Parts: sequence; C-alpha cells; structure tokens
Amino acid sequence: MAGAENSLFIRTLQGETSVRPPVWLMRQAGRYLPEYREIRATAKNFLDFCYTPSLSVEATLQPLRRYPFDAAILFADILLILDAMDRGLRFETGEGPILNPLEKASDLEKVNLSKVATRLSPVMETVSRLKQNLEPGFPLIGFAGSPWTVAVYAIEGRGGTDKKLPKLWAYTRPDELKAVLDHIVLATTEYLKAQVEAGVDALMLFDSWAENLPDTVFDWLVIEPTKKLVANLWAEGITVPIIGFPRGAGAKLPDYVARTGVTAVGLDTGQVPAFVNANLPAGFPVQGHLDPLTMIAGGKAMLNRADELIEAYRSAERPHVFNLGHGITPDANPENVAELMKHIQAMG
Ligand code: 1CP
Repeated sequence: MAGAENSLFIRTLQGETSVRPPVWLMRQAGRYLPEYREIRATAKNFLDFCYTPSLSVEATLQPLRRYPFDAAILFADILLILDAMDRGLRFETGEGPILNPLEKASDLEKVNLSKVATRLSPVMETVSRLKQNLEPGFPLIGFAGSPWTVAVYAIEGRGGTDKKLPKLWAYTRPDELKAVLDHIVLATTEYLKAQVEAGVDALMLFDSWAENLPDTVFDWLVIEPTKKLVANLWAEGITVPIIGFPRGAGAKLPDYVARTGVTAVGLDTGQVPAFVNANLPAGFPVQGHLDPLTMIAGGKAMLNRADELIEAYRSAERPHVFNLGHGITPDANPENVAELMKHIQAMG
C-alpha cells in the first residue's frame, strides 16, 4: 500500500471508528457532473474513454476538485474484463453495453489468462498516473465486478436484464455455469493483482446482480466464487482491504460476511441498520447506504436519513464508510452533493 494506511478511509476499513465517517459516493465520477459530460463527448465511445488514461485520470479527479471526498475510485468499468476475455464488448449510444452472448463455458477457455492484465494495461497506466497526481497518502480504490455479476452480463450479452438466462443456467446447466464462474474468478484475480501492483489502496467487488436469488443458489453463485477470488488474492500476497458489495443480499448478508473473507461490506439502499448491527460481527466495517434518489430530492429527505445512518452505526461502535446504497444517478443535483458533504464535514 502506497502510504494510505493512515487515511481515515483505510483506518475505518481496518476497524477504527471516528468522530465523522469517511465519505465517498459510488459513481462519484460520471454523468451528473457537467465537466464529465464535456470530456466524455471528446471520446469516440465509452470503451475508448476508459482506455485513454489521460481521460480516465481526469474523470477520477473531477469530483475531488468539487467535494472533500475521502477516497478516489479508479475510473473504469466492471465490463472491461469481458473485453479482455474477447466477448466483443461495445457500448452503443443510448443502449448500454452489448456483448456476444456466451453459449458455453468453453467459449472462455481460449482466453489466455496471463494476458488479461496486459490487455487491460491502459487501466493500470491510469492507476499509476493517479497515484502520481493524488496527494501522497490519499486512498485510491480499485475494483472489479464480482464473478456472478460479470457472468450475468456475459450470458445475457447486454445490460439492464432480469437475469433470466443465467438463472436458468443455474437450474439446468449448473456445471457449465460453475465453469464460467471459475474462469471469471481466475481472470479477475489477474486483473485485481495488476491493479494492486499499479498502486490501488483498497479493492471493491461489485455484485450488482446479487439480488433476488434463492438462498440455496446464492450460496454457490455469489458466496463461493467471491470466497475463491478473495482467497486467490490473499495467496498472491495481497493485503489491501477488500469491500464486497452483494447488492440486494438482504437476510443473506451475515452468511456472505462470515464466509467470503471480505474486509468490509457495502450495504444497499434497502438494507436495515438494526438488522446489520444485530447480525454482523461486532466491529465489522460497513459501507453505505443512503438512497441515491435523495441526491435528486435534497433537503431533509437527504440530511435526516444521512444522520440516521451515521447515528445507527456510531451508536453500535461499528466502523462506517459513508456512501450511497447504489450509484449516484445522472440526474442527481451536484448542489445536493455539496450540501451533504458540508453537513458531514461539520460533524468533526
Ligand atoms: O457514456 C457513459 O458515460 C457511460 C456511463 C458509465 C459510467 C460513467 C458506464 C457504462 N460505466 C461508468 C463508470 C463506472 N462503472 C465506474 C467508475 C465511476 C465511479 O464509480 O466514479 C464504476 C465503479 C462502474 C461500475 C459498474 N459498471 C457497475 C457496478 C456498480 C453499479 O452501478 O451497480 C455496473 C453494473 C456497470 C455496468 C455498466 N456500465 C455502464 C452502464 C450503463 C452499466 C449498466 C448496464 C446495465 O443497465 O446493466
């Protein structure tokens, strides 16, 4: 770790509590900021944007110029790993991501895993440039999609779906799906290892599609592959904190925390503080979970719920990284972000 051990963000992930929680927001770089839309318009498409380090560095830094966030997140996307695995990823305007739908696990076998990090080298270049640009000791978060969420995109071949196809694979072709997940675990290990070598101070695993799964399949679709990924990273000597974000895990959260080995857990908008405090081990760090829509609404809806969340974890002496319960939306009001930050900064 490049000197970020003493930052409020990393200390909180390591189990310390503080007067005010550290803050960053999921998707803090992106479309709600006019300066992002401006530089985004200079790139041919979103993939080119992600693979151009000067643009990705600038997108990462933009929100930090406006707001006193306590961490930066690498500007990239969870789907880049599928580009490195030759799934024909493209982003078409107004349509979101499109890929060549995966038909069988062996479609991934031709991928040379040792080349994944080489294919994604522009991302690592962005990381090293960021470490030169950020204040010494300012934490930078690297990330990847969790294996199940990446598999959902690979199998569906597009975004915004109900996960019908990959869930049917779970019921009718479980061995095939397990093989897909294993491939993704290996590729993601290479990718995250390269991000840490390039200088990120913490890792986040986005399991955006962990919601609405029966508990029996949640176990082998979400928990097991995440556990394997975390174990692989440890085996590579990686010691940076790992935040798991099983969005929509609900009552399955304690099991996820007990078995995956993640350092901290991201909570979604619908998670319940009293449930979290009663069911996660004492002192286990959490991150979240203000409704992103309050960043449109602003005012009391935003500030009162922020206070409630902060107080709920403070009174339980639970380390808490303040964040949203999901990504900030493109129609969020940047003035509301400023007001929220002012409010939390005033706590100490
Ligand atoms: O043209 C554009 O500007 C594209 C919009 C966009 C942006 C700004 C996409 C396409 N990705 C991103 C950046 C991004 N994505 C970041 C870095 C920015 C930051 O956090 O500050 C990160 C961490 C992600 C992660 C990501 N991508 C997730 C996990 C988090 C979540 O929101 O659940 C997911 C599911 C994606 C997939 C994705 N990428 C982009 C889109 C439109 C989508 C969603 C597709 C769908 O509807 O399923």
